[in-house]
Amino acid sequence: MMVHKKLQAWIEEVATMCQPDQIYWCDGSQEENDRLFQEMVNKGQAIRLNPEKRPGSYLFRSHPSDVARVEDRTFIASGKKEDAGPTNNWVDPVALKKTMTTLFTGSMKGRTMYVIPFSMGPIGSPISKIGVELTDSPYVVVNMRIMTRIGTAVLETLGADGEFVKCLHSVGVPLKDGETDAAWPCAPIEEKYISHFPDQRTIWSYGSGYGGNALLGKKCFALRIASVQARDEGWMAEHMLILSITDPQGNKKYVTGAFPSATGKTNLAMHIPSLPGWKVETVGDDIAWMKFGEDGRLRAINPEAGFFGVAPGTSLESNYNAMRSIEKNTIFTNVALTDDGDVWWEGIGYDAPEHLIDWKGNDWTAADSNALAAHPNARFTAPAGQCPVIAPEWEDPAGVPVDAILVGGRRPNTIPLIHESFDWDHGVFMGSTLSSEITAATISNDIGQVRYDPFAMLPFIGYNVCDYLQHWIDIGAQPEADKLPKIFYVNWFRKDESGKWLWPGYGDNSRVLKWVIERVSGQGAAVKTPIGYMPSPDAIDTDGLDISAAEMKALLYVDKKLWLQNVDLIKAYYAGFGDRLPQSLRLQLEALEQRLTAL
Ligand code: OXD
Ligand code: MN
Repeated sequence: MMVHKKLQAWIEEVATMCQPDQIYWCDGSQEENDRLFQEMVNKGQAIRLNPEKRPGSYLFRSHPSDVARVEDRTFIASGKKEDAGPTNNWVDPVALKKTMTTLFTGSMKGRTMYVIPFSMGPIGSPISKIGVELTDSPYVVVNMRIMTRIGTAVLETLGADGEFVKCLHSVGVPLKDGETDAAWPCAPIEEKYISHFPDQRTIWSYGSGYGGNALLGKKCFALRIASVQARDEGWMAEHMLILSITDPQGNKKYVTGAFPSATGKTNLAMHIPSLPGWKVETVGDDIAWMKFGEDGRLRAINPEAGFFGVAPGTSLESNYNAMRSIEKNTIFTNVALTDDGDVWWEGIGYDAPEHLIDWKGNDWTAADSNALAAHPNARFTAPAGQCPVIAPEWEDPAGVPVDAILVGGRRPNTIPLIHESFDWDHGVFMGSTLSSEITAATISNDIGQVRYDPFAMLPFIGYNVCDYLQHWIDIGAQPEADKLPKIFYVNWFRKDESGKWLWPGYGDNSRVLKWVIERVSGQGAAVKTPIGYMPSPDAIDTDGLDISAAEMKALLYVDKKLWLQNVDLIKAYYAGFGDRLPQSLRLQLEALEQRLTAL
């Protein structure tokens, strides 16, 4: 194997700082994987699930303080504060490196430092990128093996001088000689740092072993650092699912979609269409990297290789294909364990057995427990290739050509079931105003207020949000604008006055997708409204659906009063972005207000 001098030098530098007992290069093999799991089982850190029920699958329980991404401990340390912008926690990079160097010094004592070369995207694709994660957590290794492509083949592609993103991670718990390890080592919250140095294409993550804090390929690289690379190199790194949709005549189209958390993104990514003859297949469930191909079309890859999905609420009814994807070779974290060595969680679709071990490792009985058996953010890590409806082309290095981009919020009123942008810039305006109403499910005093989440990227943009929106505008300034995807805003969550959902959702969302496909194919009747193009009253196929004409009207109704209030909300939200907000978005807002006033 060729020696990559920069990689070697960086590994030596990190080893000098972190002082691991040994350094281990991951080859990504099955044998290595089995060995790591066995070591974790021996140490009491993992539980092998019953091989007859869940072959090749394991359960982990995290420390109760380390259960989710920690946004207020996530930092964007760009050279200048303005480059991190109003939506990120900025820290001076020099000061942050100093603080973290103190933490990292000796942090891997008594542990192995694993070197994980990984590819985001199919190895060798012109859209893919390589990272190397140095971590002292074997849990991270086995998860990264599912979520990305790791090992020898990646090193070969990297060669002697290939570019890579430096990802350093430590759980922050050095071990003294002979000291027994914790079941889930991690540092206290105030010592956790999920730090990004975008100018240096570097990530330093300290103190957490959980999900997006520790599996650095996902949010840290594929969104925060990649969004900066994308800005500099003229492509897009987005928090989007990717779907392949085939109509009854066999025509295939591709749709990407930006949805904030708790809006059914994973369900939509794998949904089973209720419309006869239509086929939906999954290309990706969380992240899309999009780059123009030689044909002038925007082409998307899923940079990931697995699903890191929320378990609670996942059932055969809510997401059949996710349930099938996690039947084997799956890592479960913070779900409950059944007495016969299987898993259970709230919303799995059947009652809990009489006895369980809950996510904290305690006995739990259906009869006398009010506590949740699984943590609400309990996760499964499963290979994407196990999804029964994975698109055959999901690993195509050329990516798939994107026909439509959906943005979707959770709003009980105002935003109709679907509307289409007049053009690209108007679509960017829509994406910039993506929003959800705060519900009781969010710990907040602001119930009923609207929270904006531009393109569902709020916690994931690695630079100034205004520059990010300008980058979207710039991407649209193409010589062949007709080749750009069309942009649609969907809202599955509209309610009537009594608070009842108006739209059934799930497989019936395919009815809305059908209209999208018709529109991008140059068919599909639309009416021009002040907010965009909308389906004419009978353009959404409701055949076989128990929905009245009045309900459809309500779903598609544009209420002038509510929309003018919406304009005021957007003004206040944009004001928080200051002068750097792209001028074209300001103009879009003014134009919307004028069209509404004239209504
Ligand atoms: C995720 C997230 O886990 O968006 O995908 O938080
Ligand atoms: Mn996500």
